[in-house]
Amino acid sequence: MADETTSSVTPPAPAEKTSFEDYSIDPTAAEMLEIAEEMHIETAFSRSREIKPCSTGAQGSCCKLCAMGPCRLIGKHERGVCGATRSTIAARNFVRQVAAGAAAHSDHGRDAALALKAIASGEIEEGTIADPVKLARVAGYLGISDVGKDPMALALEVADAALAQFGQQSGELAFVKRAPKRRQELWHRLGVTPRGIDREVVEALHRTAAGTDQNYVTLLDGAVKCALASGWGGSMLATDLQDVLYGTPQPVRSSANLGVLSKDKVNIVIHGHEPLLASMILDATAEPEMIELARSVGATGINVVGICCTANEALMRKGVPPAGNMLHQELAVLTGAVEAMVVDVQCIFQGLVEVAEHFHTRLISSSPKARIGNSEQIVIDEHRPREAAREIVRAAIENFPNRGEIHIPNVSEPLVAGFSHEYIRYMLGGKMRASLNPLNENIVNGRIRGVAAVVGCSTPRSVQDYGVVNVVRELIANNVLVVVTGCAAITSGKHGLLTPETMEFAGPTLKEICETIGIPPVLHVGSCVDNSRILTILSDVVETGGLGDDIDGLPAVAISPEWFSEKALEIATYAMASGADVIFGGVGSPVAGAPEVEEYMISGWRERYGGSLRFIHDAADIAAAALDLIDEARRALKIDVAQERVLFDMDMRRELSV
Ligand code: XCC
Ligand code: SF4
Repeated sequence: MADETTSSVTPPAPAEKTSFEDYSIDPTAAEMLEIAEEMHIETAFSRSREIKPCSTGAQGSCCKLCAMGPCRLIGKHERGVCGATRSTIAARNFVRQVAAGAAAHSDHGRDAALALKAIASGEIEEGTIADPVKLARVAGYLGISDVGKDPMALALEVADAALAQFGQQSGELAFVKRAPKRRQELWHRLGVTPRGIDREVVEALHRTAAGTDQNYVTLLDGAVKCALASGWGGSMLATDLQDVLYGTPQPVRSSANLGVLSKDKVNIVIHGHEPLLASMILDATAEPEMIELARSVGATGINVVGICCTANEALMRKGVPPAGNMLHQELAVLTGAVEAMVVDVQCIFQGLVEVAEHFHTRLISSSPKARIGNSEQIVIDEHRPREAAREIVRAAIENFPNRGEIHIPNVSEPLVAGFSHEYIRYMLGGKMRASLNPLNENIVNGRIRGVAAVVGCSTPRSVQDYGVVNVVRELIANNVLVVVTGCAAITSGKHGLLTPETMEFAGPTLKEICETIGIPPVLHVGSCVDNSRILTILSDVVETGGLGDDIDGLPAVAISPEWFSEKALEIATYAMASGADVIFGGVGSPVAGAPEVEEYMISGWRERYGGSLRFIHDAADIAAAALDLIDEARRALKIDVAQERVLFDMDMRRELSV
């Protein structure tokens, strides 16, 4: 396997991108980039051509932990001034990235708990609990009895117990118990069971401080413990509490891409991660007074669309259409049709400020934690969210008459989203006997070869959407059921992969199952914190039986073909430590400067945790490696049936790439 890792393979050199079409397989990107160039507006795409990635940093070989450095370990330099080796430096950098990712996802979970508390204590007017059944279940996970309690009282108890998970100093996080028994035992044995969410993030930062932990194996165990605190802690809390607050997703129809912007309505783009923003804005836009105001300025109504994970959260609960994935944020503003771009936290480009200045678009920061450059700031938090949301919607409406020329690409694809873990059980077994049995049976009999989670971002360092679309296509053609989250989910939607009709491109046995159940072969499972839903599904698959007694035995892989974020590395780490083989692509390994660390993540982690993390550049190689890993697991489970490998079909590929 080691020879398949590709630290030696570099991303396509920026210089190779000669036309706009080279940046993305989504035609709306080229269309908007042409406008950007005509208007002399920079975007992440154009800047990625100008700025060459720092090769030392890209490989994790630059240490700037202290003022004796920064030490760049290139050429003949094998150690920093303090004597730290390449392996120590690469591992420390990786741990810090994981800690930042875990902090982001977990702080998001904390905000969900604070919102629940504000609603339960009556601080948010007209606040309701959307899913009391899920509230009772989550209470159970936290060791709270729901018997005889009214939902608001129970919600308050749940919110407090959830908040206590962050500051807990000893013991273990409550949700760890939701992992298979074998997995829990392994974590205990290795000393990586997370105790408290904040504690593990702090410890990861402490152990990477200059002069502290200097052994890459223990450093990486620190990354594992911190990542698990997010996967089975902060992120899982975010998902569960958001379901309680805003509803547990069920399949919903919508459509994706820039064509969802309206030429005659007030367009509000919500972008970032926390659904509180989406929920409050949607409520405000539904008020008769706002609709009246919109009419009075000459618009036919108000149109709310999403970018990034805010889009996923609002899509799967309210059918709000995603305008695009992360790389579409600047492109949306370039249409000239966006009255307000409202952002909260994570994955927001500061470049938006400059793009927005060329148009009438009001860029509004809504989180107290993140102001984007000199953007306006109207805070939507758990204290006065409704008022703030009304203020934002009013600002957007009043901005409508300031619109200049608009250019909205006439491109969008229909999609179905919202396959929560609960719904997947229900769709497989019906209301009376909801279960994953049919899934397990079909994996055992080989109709479903395996399951792949295709997750994560998009990056201008590779070709937008190319990795995700081609990996997904190749996997379903080979009878692998695919679940998608995050920007990869939006990418799949933009390219028409989230419709039942996509089963035409699935392998014959997977197609048969999709026809029987009436589902697409690519299931939209949610946002990036919802990767925790995949942990729940995998644990449930193990529990259901017939496929071994731990996640590491399942014919399942996790793939991020176009990752960019520290959060993605954190997800990779908890998925690996939960037993999954993980493949990242698009750009090279962030620890490539230390071959020993890179190799350890493949085989050392495999031995220790049963999972692995490898970096493979090209989409076709990623898919081939994923199929090999799935087949390897099938062989070990002795459920192996010889499978024909379907090769890439260029015509089909072109057809689906729109
Ligand atoms: Fe951000 Fe969640 Fe990545 Fe998209 S997928 S670019 S992290 S929005 Ni999470
Ligand atoms: Fe250099 Fe060591 Fe300081 Fe890092 S900690 S900057 S390797 S001297």
